Amino acid sequence: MKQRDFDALIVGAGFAGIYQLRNLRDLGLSVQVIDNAGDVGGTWYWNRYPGAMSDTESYIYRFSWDKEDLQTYPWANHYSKQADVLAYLNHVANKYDLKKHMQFNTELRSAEWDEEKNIWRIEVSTGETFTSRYLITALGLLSKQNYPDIKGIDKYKGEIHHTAKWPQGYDLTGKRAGVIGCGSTGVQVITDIAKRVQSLTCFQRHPQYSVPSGDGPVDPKYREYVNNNYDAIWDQVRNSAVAFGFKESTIPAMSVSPEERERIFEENWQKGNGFRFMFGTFCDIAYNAEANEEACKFIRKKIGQIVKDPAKARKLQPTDYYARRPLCDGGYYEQFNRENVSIVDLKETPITEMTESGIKTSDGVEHELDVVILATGFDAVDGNYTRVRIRGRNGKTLKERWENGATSYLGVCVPGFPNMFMITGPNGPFTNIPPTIETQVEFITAAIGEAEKSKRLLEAEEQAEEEWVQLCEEIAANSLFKTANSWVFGANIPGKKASLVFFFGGLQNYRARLKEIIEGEWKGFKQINAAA
Ligand code: NA7
Repeated sequence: MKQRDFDALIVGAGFAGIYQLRNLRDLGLSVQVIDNAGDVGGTWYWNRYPGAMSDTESYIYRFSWDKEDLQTYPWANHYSKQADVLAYLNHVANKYDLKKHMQFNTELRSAEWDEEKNIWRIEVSTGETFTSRYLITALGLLSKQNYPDIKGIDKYKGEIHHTAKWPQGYDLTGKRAGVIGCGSTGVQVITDIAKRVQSLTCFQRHPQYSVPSGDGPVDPKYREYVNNNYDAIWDQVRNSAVAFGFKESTIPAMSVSPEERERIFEENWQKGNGFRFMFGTFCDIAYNAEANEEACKFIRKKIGQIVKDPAKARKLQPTDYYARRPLCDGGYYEQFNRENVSIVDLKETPITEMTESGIKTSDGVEHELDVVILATGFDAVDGNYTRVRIRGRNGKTLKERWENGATSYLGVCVPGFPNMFMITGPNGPFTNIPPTIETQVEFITAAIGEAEKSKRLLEAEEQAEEEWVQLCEEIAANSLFKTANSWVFGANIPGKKASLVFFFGGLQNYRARLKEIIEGEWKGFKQINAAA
């Protein structure tokens, strides 16, 4: 099969791949995007499970760079459902005529750096080969599914589906369903399907703290306000920490009276949004144990008030820190007031095995199920990379380099992997994702523009990565998030070494750092002549 040569190859056609393609095409480069999926969308192509929606508000869960589109593209609700986000990404790809540079149903198999020619040699699942001077991985944070290792899973005769590989149009009406996992995804699935399944058994290992999302139809007056203020809105988002469109609090929780604390928690519970509740109420919920416990007590009390059956309420009330990615929902706890919805606490009665007809727990109960839904999450961030062979200088693979934990310079570059850039790689900011994607894409575009002009290779220095990772560690040192076994610290996968996956210094500081690099001498990058 004939080899094709490009200036840049982008892997992934979600938010990141779409914007990167547009920018590099504007630089005048020949660009090819490949994606394993059948069309654009990335995360939003795969995650078609019932109830899937973004938990960032619609007005900022989109690209910021097309103002006319921002003001005219419809969004009916405060939160966008999976189908809405997918339609939006298709709309952008079509509007900018980007699909002609995209090849779908094509999975990256390997990428090897040719040290003599200074190019990447790429093999894909179709048997084709490509060469490219730049390799950009836009693989997303969460794409490699995590499947639980349950004894007897192969014996089960019913249907079994991971939420991130949901069969299109699959109807759950009248079925006896079981959901394993009660994270962000599990909460959304359970909330959505409870009303139409015959029975719903929720297998929960750790309960999580969830607050209302505050979803609802968008009032035309609100839309008009947003349209008239988009410049200021994006300015605020880019100069905030988590980029969720609200002002982060600067007030420590224990510095106010108990009554005032209660009032602030209640006000934010009513407004809705998980990130707002964690970061907009007080500044130290994620860092200070006492402050954290105040938020926990408030949410536990709410769960107790919503869920009528005390036994169910007790199982749903977490007792550990509120220190995972904050969740919000459209009436999750309310579903447990339905008679057809039950909860199994896996810490009290773990799953012992799957049988032909369902799931057996340690109390000897066999839960008979027509369908088992795996809402068990992802091998996040580096899991997307280590399943393919990416070989840099001296024959060393990324997997080998990341044996003791995935690290990078700025969440974007890895020493030893010249002219390769990651979007949302390890050690990038912990935020609403599209504003971070835009920041990184613009940085990568500037870097490639510089490399084209100066005819040099771009490769991060070891010391620059070490210093960046050290900074990430210092910032995260007191984070209560470290105590939870969640994907945020790469601690949700059995056998995987937990590591620091994010820069918790906020988008504003991250952007300031990248700007300094772009406007300076490309600090942290080696000066290597590309013609060498
Ligand atoms: P998460 O947040 O990683 O949640 C996965 C859930 O699955 C969580 O409740 C896990 O329990 C549970 N889990 C995982 N493995 C098992 C096994 N073997 N047995 C029982 N329960 C299990 O993934 P999500 O898809 O919900 O959300 C990921 C992100 O997507 C989210 O943060 C948003 O950014 C969007 P655990 O808590 O580990 O005990």
